[in-house]
Amino acid sequence: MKMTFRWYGENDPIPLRYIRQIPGMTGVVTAVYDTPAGNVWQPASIERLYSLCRENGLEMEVIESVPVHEDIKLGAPSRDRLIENYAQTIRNLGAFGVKCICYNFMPVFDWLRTDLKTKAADGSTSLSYRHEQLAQMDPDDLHLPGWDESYRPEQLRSLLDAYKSISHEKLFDNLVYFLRGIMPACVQTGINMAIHPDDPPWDMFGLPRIITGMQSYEKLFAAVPEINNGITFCTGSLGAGRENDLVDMAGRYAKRIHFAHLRQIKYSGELDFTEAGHMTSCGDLDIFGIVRALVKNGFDGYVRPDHGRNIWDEDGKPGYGLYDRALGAAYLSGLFEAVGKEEKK
Ligand code: DNO
Repeated sequence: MKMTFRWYGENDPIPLRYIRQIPGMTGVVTAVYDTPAGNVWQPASIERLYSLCRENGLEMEVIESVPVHEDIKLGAPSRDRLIENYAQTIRNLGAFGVKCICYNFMPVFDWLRTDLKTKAADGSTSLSYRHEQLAQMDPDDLHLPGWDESYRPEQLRSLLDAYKSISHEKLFDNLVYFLRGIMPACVQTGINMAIHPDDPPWDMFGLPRIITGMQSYEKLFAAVPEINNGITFCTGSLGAGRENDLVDMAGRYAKRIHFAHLRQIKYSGELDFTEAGHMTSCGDLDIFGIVRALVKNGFDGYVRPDHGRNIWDEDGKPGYGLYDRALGAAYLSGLFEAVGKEEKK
């Protein structure tokens, strides 16, 4: 296991030297943010990030995300050229020692929350989701960190229209087509692809979502069996779907989990939840049980603490401040150490 920390590049208010000071931290998870989705990431942009990380004693082995162009998800005629560009980006990243790429296949929007500052009794704030508030939200005016918004807002309406003819099955076929197209580059460079689950794991604004739980994974691995076709096990995203048994899934897919996003949520309704501190006792997910299942079943991937609460009056990006994620990293490293040592006995 390697503990990592998401860093939004040079515009991230959190300096790399702070990240390095978190105990057990090996590297950052980052991305090139100056290149529109669909274009090849140029070696010069990758090298810039790579050098900054190395100067600060941190590795850059995980990328989150290389965005997938909407035409690939829609299966448009331009997709072969765009898939070739994606494969070239994979080769360019491989040349800088990247080992894992996190991506998602959610149409148009990435992760979604309905409130970014839900206040807890202790005064901290965190992100939350209330299903009935979603209907009142304007898709034209949503922004969250890490979203690829290069197409917005002009193309948004026509994109939403284009998806009207895309069923769940069609979207899944387009994912398989994409993965088959890039697998040779992954095998050649040794890079593992790690698809992020849909967050939350159900349809949004009438758009299909297909990576929602165990059935999706069974289909995905059957369609593209190469081990380079793996997953980002995001406990908060999958955990929002009450039907998902995360301890069971962590054990079952330990070898396919190339990247784990570990975080906690507390349910407040059938489809509603609020994000919480990482510890098992802070919410409804068995973080200890998940870590134990991963370790016992031979997980050997990257881990990062996921969304943190806003604490100690930090003015950070929603979910991506320093303090609570650093606490989360230290807690998770402690769990991995304890479970790992018990296992070796
Ligand atoms: C949210 C993140 C997602 C994730 C992408 C991966 O906090 O987990 O934005 O980075 O879905 O492509």
